Amino acid sequence: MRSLLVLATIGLAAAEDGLSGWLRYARIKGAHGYHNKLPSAIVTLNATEGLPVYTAGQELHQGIEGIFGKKLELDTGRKKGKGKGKGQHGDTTATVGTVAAYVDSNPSAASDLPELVDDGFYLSVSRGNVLILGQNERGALYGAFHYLSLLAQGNASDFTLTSNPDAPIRWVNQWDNMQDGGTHGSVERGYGGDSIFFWDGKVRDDLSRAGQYARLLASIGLNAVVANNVNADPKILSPENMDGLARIAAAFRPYGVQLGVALNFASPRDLGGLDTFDPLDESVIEWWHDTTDELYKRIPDLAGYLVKANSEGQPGPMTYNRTLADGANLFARALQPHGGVVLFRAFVYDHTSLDEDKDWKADRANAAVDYFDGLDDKFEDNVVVQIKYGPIDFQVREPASPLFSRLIKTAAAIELQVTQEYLGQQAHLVYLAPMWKEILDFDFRVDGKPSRTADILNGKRFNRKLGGYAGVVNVGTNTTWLGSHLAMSNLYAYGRLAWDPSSTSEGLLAEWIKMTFSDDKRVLDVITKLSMESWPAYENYSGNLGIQTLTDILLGHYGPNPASQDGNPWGQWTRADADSIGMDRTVWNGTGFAGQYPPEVAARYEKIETTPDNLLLWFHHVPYTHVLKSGKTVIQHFYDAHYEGSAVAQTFPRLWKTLRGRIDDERFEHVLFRLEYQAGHSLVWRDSVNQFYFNKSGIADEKGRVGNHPYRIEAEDMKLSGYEPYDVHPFEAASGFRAIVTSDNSTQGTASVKLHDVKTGKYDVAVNYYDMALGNSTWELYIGCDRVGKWKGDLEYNLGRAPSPYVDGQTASRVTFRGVHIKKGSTLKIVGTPDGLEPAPLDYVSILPEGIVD
Ligand code: GCV
Repeated sequence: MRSLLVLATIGLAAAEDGLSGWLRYARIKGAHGYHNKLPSAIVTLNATEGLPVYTAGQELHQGIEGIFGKKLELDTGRKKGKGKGKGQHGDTTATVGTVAAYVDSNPSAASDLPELVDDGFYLSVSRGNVLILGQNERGALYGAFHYLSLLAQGNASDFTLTSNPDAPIRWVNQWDNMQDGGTHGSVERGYGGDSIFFWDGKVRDDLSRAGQYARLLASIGLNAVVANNVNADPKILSPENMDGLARIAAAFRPYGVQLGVALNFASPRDLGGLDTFDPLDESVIEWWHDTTDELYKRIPDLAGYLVKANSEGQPGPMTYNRTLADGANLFARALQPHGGVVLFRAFVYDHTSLDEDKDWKADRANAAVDYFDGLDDKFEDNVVVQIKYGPIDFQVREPASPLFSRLIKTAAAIELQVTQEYLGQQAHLVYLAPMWKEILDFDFRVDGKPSRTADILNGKRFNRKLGGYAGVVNVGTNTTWLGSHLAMSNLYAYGRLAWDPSSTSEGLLAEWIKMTFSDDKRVLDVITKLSMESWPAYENYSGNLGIQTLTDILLGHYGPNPASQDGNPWGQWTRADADSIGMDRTVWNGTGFAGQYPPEVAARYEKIETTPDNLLLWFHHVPYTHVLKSGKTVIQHFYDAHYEGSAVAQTFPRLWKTLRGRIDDERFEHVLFRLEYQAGHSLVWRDSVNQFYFNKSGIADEKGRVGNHPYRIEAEDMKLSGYEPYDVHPFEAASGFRAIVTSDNSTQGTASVKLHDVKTGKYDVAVNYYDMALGNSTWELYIGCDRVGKWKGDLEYNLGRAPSPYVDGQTASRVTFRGVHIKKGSTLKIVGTPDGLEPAPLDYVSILPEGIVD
């Protein structure tokens, strides 16, 4: 008991499951010393239970007690505000409320207060007196969270701050299905467990996680959540489900988070029983108006709608030869009487008819601008076009979508993806803020004037009222929310950037680390280093020079499979052949995509000489021997980058281990497990991609590494009993193109080899195997008679990444046993026990002298 108390007092090492995210309110060092800088009481102005000002009072109370161990008096009954921060409660007070409530009781204070826009707040801290005023209730809560965030980071100094959001739309999109199963399970592209909102076709009875989610989102300034998938089930609008949505909205309301609903365009037909869903048909119009009225009866503060139309098989207005504007306006008009907005996605393309062999000029990247061409002045005022950051689909690097620069009259929101669909699915650490910042800071030079994406989104550049941000987050029931503790920095950064895109990636990270883990300098340094190196490393080992993430685009979007990009109508092409690679998107000879940008930018991308190396293959088709600005050839850059990126990933677990004891064991082990996995999988990426392009181009690696692995023993070259060789598809996903699998699903297999060429000594022994989602095979590694280790093929339960039933780059995994003593001539043996349909597949073993990884 005593030790528990000690742990609680010093705020160290108690097991944590991540549920509170960065809102842990953990006790900080020297907490008692801050007490005289803190208020003694909290006064909330005109607080109503269940609304944000009331919540703000509760959070301040809970937060200050947690962070400093100081219990404040909480007065929630106050109808009117008192003087600037001073209450009747002894010496100091934290007063929180709306500007209107405050001015109501202090009319003379009005002239001292700054201008606030919707959701903005004013915060003043002066010798323990704190005044937190929101332009609206939500703003007051944001102010309280901001104050608590500073306190949690050990900052209780006096200051005043006026903070207004950069843009009004700061939404979250969840791609939650109402039903588990199907191609994507409970949350499409979600890697953190089942939906917190839906189960079995209905809204869950227990929505406590929805409330906790709203709390996290409000603390970073996010103001709405679309809870259901954009691939929407029409049944979301059944009366029973509308009632369920109202319960979700009620769970959000105390945090000022509004609910939005994703719609299926064909609902009037598929749910309403009409024989059409033509957006210009009177019965359809009436159906949407009635349905919208019904929704608002239940949810008066509904934020609005989100619509994916005519994309990837979803119905839309073009089914009836109507324009996208006709489609968007249908919803906009139904929403207008209620003050709602419609976010209409620009992710519109035809995935069935593009053919790269027949048409050199075919290009999916052109689709958004082409489809929205001529519609700029056709949208209702409450339509916001939601545009993915790049023209294809959340790749590791894309140029900013040119559509941002083409919609002048129509409001726009950028769609960012917090869930790491193409970026390692939370099984790889990839901190995304630096990538988002590049897009937000990109200058389109519309009419030759500064035109940064962020200034287009906030409405300043084209003088628009609406606009902003939509983040595809996809949290799930896992207590880590996203499936990985470190991935939560992306959610944090997303919200904070939507509020203030001028924030720096490092600055946001530091805030998040201090609140999530601790302000220990070592913890701060290590997590900052890992995170800041993670996107460049991932880009290096997954797809560089703008070629996109070379993942399996036909299956899980996770492991390497460069060939899957081409030869299909999905249009994520690389056009790699034996001599050359890249998409020619020039106007003079290619798909014309470069010409979709304003002239200055178009001219830059039109020419190889002025295109940055990191987007070269996005815009140009060049020989593998083309020399980059760096002086390297394209192919050598590929080889080097894949080696460099995976080498950086090898440092991650080593660095993380230096934090043992500085972070609670539960989170420490959880993260370590993922970083070890990532280090192994980065090698799978490196070798697959390098092997693939070596095979295609026939050009050797100048440094002699590709295809040359002196420390490896291929499983297919070992003595096999109960195991047999297996040709892996795609070939490059196996070292030497082959693996071994047990001869049947019920008998053990053994692969053994005498280590004649290995000198007696200590080695790291790495084993590459495939962990399919078809069973939990077991492998045992022996050196002589000693069992070095045993492991199970259960990653599908331990990592949230998409499960796969294949022996391929997605399931390829590595386990490493360190410091193994090996005697020259001893026998290395692996015994594989299949389980279910998983035949204990093995690729190779590496016997690695100290300091070498291969
Ligand atoms: C919700 C990509 C994803 C799909 C997603 C789609 C979209 O294609 O792989 O899962 O569908 O984008 O953004 O609509």
